[in-house]
Amino acid sequence: MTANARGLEDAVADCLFCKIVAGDIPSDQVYEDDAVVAFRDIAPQAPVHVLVVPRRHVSSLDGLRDDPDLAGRLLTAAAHVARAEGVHRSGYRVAVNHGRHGAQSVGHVHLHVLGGRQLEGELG
Ligand code: DGP
Repeated sequence: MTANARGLEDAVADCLFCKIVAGDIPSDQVYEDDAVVAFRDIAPQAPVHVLVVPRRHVSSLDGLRDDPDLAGRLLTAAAHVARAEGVHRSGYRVAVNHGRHGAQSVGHVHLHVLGGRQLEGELG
């Protein structure tokens, strides 16, 4: 096994969201397909706060540069989630935090889908 492959295996073994995708850690799942899983955030910042994650381990948005199909799948899944949660008419926000300055705290790329109340205008 290459060092790269070993590094990825270690990352997956330690990854919180990989464990949620695998069902090893329980979550309140609201959507799934062959590429994507979505579940409620454990510390919701709005009445609707769902995390949309790829099944395969990708540590951050930067890792999606070479996989536009998966990036698109994540975004369309977010739109499905918003509709299923009933916020597609009232409006919602999709956000991705990347890295330290972006305040990313879990190293498995995820889209936040937030809605159910008037969100504030400031993003940064
Ligand atoms: P971020 O800061 O963008 O990396 O967001 C990570 C989010 O993950 C944060 O809003 C809280 C959420 N989170 C952390 N641990 C868990 C967990 O064990 N279960 C669920 N459902 N969400 C979690």
